[in-house]
Amino acid sequence: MVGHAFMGAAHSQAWRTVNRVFDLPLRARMVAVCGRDPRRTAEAADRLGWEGHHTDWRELIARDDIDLVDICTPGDSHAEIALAALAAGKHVLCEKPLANTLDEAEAMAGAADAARANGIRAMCGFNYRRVPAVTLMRDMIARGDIGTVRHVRAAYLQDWIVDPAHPLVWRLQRDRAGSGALGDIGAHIIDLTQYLTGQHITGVSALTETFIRQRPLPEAPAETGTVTVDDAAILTARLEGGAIATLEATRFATGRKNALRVEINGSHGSLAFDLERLNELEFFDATAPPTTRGFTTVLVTEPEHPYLAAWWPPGHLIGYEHTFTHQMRDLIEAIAHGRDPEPSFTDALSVQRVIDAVEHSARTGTWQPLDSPTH
Ligand code: SOE
Repeated sequence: MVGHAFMGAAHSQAWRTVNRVFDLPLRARMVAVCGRDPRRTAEAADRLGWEGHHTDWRELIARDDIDLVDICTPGDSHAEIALAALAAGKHVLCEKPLANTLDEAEAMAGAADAARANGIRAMCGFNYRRVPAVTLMRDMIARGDIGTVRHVRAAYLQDWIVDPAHPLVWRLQRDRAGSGALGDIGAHIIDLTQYLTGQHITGVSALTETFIRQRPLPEAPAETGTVTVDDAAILTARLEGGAIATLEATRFATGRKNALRVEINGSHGSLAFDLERLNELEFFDATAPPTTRGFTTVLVTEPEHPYLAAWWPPGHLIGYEHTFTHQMRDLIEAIAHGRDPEPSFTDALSVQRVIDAVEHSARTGTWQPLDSPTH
């Protein structure tokens, strides 16, 4: 694994857990973690459960006893590490957003295509697909439970930078993070829109805004530097099946810490998910008798629900961290069975194309059509 901050810790927890919960054809061994600072990386290896540690990711890739590289770094190093790992015949798991630029994402998807011929697999870490209620939502839509999809309404709201005194961390720098709220949390709801409906976004019209343009430098708080990413992004979109979507991603929704909501309305019903109640799924069935019709809350805690048979007895709840364990389960299954994991780099590239189109639309004030991915 490369990187050992928040995402590195989340992934480590999942790698530690996955073979203890799921009965899988392959066993993950946590061989080594990589970070820039030797002392902090050694400490992270010990705390997170990695056997060894390195300060140069190239040393990880050079090791014969490593089959898979998990990339948990900021976006500016995703492409370089992923391309080198794939070229060396390693499977790759890369955190979202896939890359900082469309060119990098294209190259990564191309490399993943080429590696597939040698049985090498690449996956992008859109973990919210693996909330059981979200997977169930996708299954219900695919089965036709709400009929033809008309609307997707999604919002991902945070507030961690409303304070102008919040320092200019890497997530606020375009050269490190690629974009702001758009790529960090907007990417999740763009991916969910396409995943849940099974349809690509075919065009967007968007607004982005940076409310606070100067912030204190982390290493010299008396000085300020320029925020080079968006604080918020709002878009309207068309989907290839005829539905329309409104998506909002912001770090300025004061009071909202990590609120991700998706509602999908179809010709025969609606489904709604709220990450703050992630064990539940709201379902309105328009074919039910009028006397009893209404939104019902499905408690997604039963062994018949996605992923849950492996966890606790019926009715027991799960949380954020389980989404990463489910992600590792799906990746291991895909590698063992010679399948492409989902989301593939091609799926992640299609999200990157939407991100790019959103920025273009916001800059020019124009509608941006999108072609279907060719990879
Ligand atoms: C930070 O905004 C962040 O950690 C995202 O990077 C994650 O993808 C999301 O799960 C929570 O918020």
